Amino acid sequence: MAALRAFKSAESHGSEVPDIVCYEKQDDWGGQWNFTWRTGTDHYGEPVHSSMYRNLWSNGPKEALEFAEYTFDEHFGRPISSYPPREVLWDYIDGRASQSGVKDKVLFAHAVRWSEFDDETQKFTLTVDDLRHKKTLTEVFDEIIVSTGHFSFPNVPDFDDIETFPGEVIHAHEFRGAERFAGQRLLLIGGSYSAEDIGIQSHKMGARQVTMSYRSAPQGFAWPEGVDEVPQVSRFDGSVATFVDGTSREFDAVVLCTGYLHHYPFLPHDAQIDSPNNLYPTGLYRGVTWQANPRIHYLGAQDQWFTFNMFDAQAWFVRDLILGRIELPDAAARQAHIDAWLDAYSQVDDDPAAVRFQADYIRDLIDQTDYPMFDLDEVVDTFLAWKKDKKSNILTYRDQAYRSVMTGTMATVHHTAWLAELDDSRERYLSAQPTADEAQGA
Ligand code: NA7
Repeated sequence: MAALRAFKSAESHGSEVPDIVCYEKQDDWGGQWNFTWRTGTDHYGEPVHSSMYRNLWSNGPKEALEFAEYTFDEHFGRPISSYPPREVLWDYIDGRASQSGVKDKVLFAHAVRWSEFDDETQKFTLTVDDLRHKKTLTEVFDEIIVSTGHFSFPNVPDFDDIETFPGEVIHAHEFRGAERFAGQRLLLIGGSYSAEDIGIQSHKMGARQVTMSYRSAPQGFAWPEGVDEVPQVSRFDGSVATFVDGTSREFDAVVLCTGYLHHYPFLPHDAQIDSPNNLYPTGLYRGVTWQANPRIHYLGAQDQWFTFNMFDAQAWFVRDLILGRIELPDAAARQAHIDAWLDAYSQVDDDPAAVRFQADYIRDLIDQTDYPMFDLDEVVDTFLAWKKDKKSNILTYRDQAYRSVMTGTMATVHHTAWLAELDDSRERYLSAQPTADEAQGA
């Protein structure tokens, strides 16, 4: 959606843009935000893309992800709170892309099967399945922008004797809601965002006990009663899990919150990112253009503090490379640039440094295009305040409000505290908002 918007923006400023086709496997756009109740395979027999769950609310302030050229104020026409639920965020990204009139560039229910690059013609031949009409097409392209994300193919490690566990074992990718864990003892394996959020969701929905097992380091939040952290699982014996510190506990269900794989089955391996989930995956010039074949570009391949506005910065940069407005350096210069950024990344040793690193990365991209520059340092401050809020109370951080860096608008305090809000619908969210005092019961 960012790429389509970027080209549209150039076109509306009088530039000639190339023919663009966007293949989308799902029936609608929105990617991760296009929620489905399905897990495993979808109605076409394709692997389900989205890892979204019913009760997901943004886990970072919306002020940190706001588009610089399509603000929340513009979309909603009034201030809203800082942590909207998924339907509201989907509405925002859908509103922007719809406003650009780019939907006719998208072929929905089209799955790209394979992509072959011809060194002589310097062109790609794509094999694509039209899932609705059951037809296989081939089309030729000059450039490819890979926009499939990297939080879709679950990382599913093995644990000794886990097959003896009698209850349900799923990956976070298949988690759709925590109501089913009410009254249960739940084990979450992993020590990052999925474990944290599925953990507090399950607590909210009445899980009897939530245990999070970390491999490297505990998350260290002040967890409410009934939620805690233990070290790595060493083995299972039926419903009992034993941890590396020798302690053990009995569970009713297990959710693997063990992250995702970079996996692009429509590309040959020499064109696929092969990296852990980090802020500077190797092989990408300026974090977007495939070093070994600069006609391939990836958007959003990084782990993310910044999200939507980073995808924009990347899309505008890739657009300008393709339009020839930005010159592509030769392979040696590109490699030197990649190495310099990897070197800088190797110095990053804590979260504040990581946020600043990503802000610097985005600034470097925006400096080269006509995407509106915004105060990235202020967004860094917003992220740091968010982290502080989470530390002080993991159950109430979503009730805080931030000021938009783009418009200066102060977010409202939502009419219902996150912990008490069981209806995540857009309708309920946008329904008459009492004043902050009323919402807080004053
Ligand atoms: P992340 O953030 O990539 O984290 C994956 C977590 O899974 C991380 O804590 C890993 O531990 C843990 N992990 C991975 N393999 C194992 C094994 N074998 N055993 C135990 N633990 C393991 O993924 P999330 O799904 O939490 O979040 C996805 C993105 O959503 C996130 O990056 C944000 O951008 C939003 P580690 O810390 O590496 O030891």
